[in-house]
Amino acid sequence: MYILSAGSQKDHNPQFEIFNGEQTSHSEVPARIDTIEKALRREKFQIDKTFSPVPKSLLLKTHKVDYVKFISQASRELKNNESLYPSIFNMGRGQGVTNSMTKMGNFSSDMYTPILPSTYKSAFESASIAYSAAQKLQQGKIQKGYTLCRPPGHHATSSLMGGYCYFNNTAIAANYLSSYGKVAVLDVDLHHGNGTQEIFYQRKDVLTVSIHADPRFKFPYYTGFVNETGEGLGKGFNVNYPLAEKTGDKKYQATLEKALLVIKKYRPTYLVVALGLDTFIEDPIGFFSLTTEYYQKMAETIAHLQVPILIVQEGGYNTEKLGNNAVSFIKGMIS
Ligand code: SP5
Ligand code: ZN
Repeated sequence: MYILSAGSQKDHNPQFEIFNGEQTSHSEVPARIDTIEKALRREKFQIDKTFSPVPKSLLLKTHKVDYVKFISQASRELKNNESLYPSIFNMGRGQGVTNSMTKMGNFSSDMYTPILPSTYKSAFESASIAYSAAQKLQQGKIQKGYTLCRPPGHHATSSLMGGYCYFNNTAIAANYLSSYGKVAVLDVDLHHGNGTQEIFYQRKDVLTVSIHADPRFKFPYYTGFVNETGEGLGKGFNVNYPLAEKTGDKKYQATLEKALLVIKKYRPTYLVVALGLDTFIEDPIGFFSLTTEYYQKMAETIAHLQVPILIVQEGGYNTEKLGNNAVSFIKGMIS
């Protein structure tokens, strides 16, 4: 198993998120990376840290140019301890004036996802490792890869940040691979992969499948329902599996098997797995009841597809046990 990490994932360090008008602790913390790297080293996995920057053309195949420019510019203009949170949301109502406050409202979908001076670089490197590992996969240098992406990506749409996500690492990797064959994306994060769904909604060359918490009760609330099946050419190439609170290993496994049947029928050349470990029973913002042992079985089941697989780290917020869960999954991938 090829494992790729970056250098700057820990620079992006939001101090709080805003919920119901109050500042609450931010769940998507740099310690997540430390925990995973520590657990991998303990198990004697090698971690590569060499990667190429994601090409601009690929970034702009996934995100709108104004969106990318805004994240870059806003990050650059902030001073050391400053941060930028949205205060008002445009929702497509008009052009507005162009100060950073109103611009932020053009590109934000919630108040959990601030911009800090380090955000652009961290998000860019996060996207770059997903791209670099995808390239190795495409060149046949590796059969399976895992990228330690942070910040995560699957909630970022073509022009909206949200859910702690800025650049959609999973979608960038899938977009790259789609130039070389059919791609399936399997999103097993607790939350619906709304960004990835939006980016590929009208395409049939990338199948998007997501298993997640019932959006009637959990973020991102407005998407992730079964009747979202794709549009135009993409009709039938988006599949959602919302699941109830406290879903455990057994029920999850049954759903995973259904999802994998859909993927198998599609006959993808490549599979990209958006690996959220916030489905864990002890996740602080969780909803499901999956166990550490189950992640190994989950990965074994996915690996049965026998296609080249890229695993992109998404959520997972139990900083004590996140590393063990990642290791369990990776062991299942190689067993
Ligand atoms: C990538 C990913 O898993 N994003 C998830 C975003 C979910 N955000 C919901 C935040 C609401 C809960 N706030 C609890 C604050 C305690 N730290
Ligand atoms: Zn999540």
